[in-house]
Amino acid sequence: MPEIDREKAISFHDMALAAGKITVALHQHPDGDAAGCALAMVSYLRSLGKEAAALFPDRLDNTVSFVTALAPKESFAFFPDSPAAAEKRVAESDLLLVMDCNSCGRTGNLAPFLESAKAPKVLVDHHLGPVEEEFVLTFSTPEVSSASEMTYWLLLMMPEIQGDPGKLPGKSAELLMTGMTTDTNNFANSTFPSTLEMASGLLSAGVDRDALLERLYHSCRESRLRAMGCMLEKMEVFPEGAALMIMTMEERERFGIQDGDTEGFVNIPLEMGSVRLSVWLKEDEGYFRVSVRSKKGTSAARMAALYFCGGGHEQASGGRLWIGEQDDPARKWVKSAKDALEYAEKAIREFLG
Ligand SMILES: [Mn+2]
Repeated sequence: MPEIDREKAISFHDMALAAGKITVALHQHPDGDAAGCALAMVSYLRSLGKEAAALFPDRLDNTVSFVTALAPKESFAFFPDSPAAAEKRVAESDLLLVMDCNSCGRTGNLAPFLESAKAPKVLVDHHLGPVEEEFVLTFSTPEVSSASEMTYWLLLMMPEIQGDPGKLPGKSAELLMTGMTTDTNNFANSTFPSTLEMASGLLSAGVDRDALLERLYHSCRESRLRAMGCMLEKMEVFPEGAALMIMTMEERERFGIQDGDTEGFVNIPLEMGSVRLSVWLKEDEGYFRVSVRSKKGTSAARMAALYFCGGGHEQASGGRLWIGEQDDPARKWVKSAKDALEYAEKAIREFLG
């Protein structure tokens, strides 16, 4: 297991016991890991009799929205449903947890509420560069697969759980397995000895992994595969060892793409022996969302930081290209999809050249 300071774990337990209302905040565009670890943590906190809830900064996409069926309705809320209620909830909380991101700033819509909140904040994460000064306690190391794994090991240290995964309350075992499975892309990356130990513990606790895999990987819509075919047809492959794909708004509409439909596209080019870096651009309202993946020895994190104002993990990072006229030098601006593509091509050649 990752090294978690016993005294810190006990402090966390004490703080949870002393609090009445507890809110768990997550990174924007929450994925399976964010949703899984947050709902599992909330399940534990509610088992202590706390009024705990996960607050999602945005909606969950189709691929992971099923996790909300694993948690009681009153244990989560979505910012878009009521920004005012979200703000009130954060302000009224006695304890705030920030999970699966390295700072309050990464929680998007929730960031201003968290920054002005008076309650102490605790971080549970696995990204590089935790902003420790924002938190009274941080449980974070990049040496685990996922925030769900960090949560698993932390919960196992709680006096009520006593190291026994069978004592994880509610559906938290399923939720943690979901988060770990999606963040490792089903054990394809960031898999540590502790990750397999966790999987073993959760299987012993009775998690139905076959059902989970069915739900995660064999439930997609036709539009995903149609769009994948088109993206792979158009993919640019660079002799320097990179691949680049772009999906414009026009293509999103043509294929009827919903959130989640293009999940994992960025990983496909790495199947080629010659490719060690994959860049995926997806147009959104006012910006391109950028995903970067790399094989060991090439840093996706550095590429994302250098060219796309982003960051994340060594082999899996993300960032943005803003669409419009330059009005903020801290952001990288492009005028059109063609411009974005040319910028990315140049960045790839420069980075690997
Ligand atoms: Mn994660």
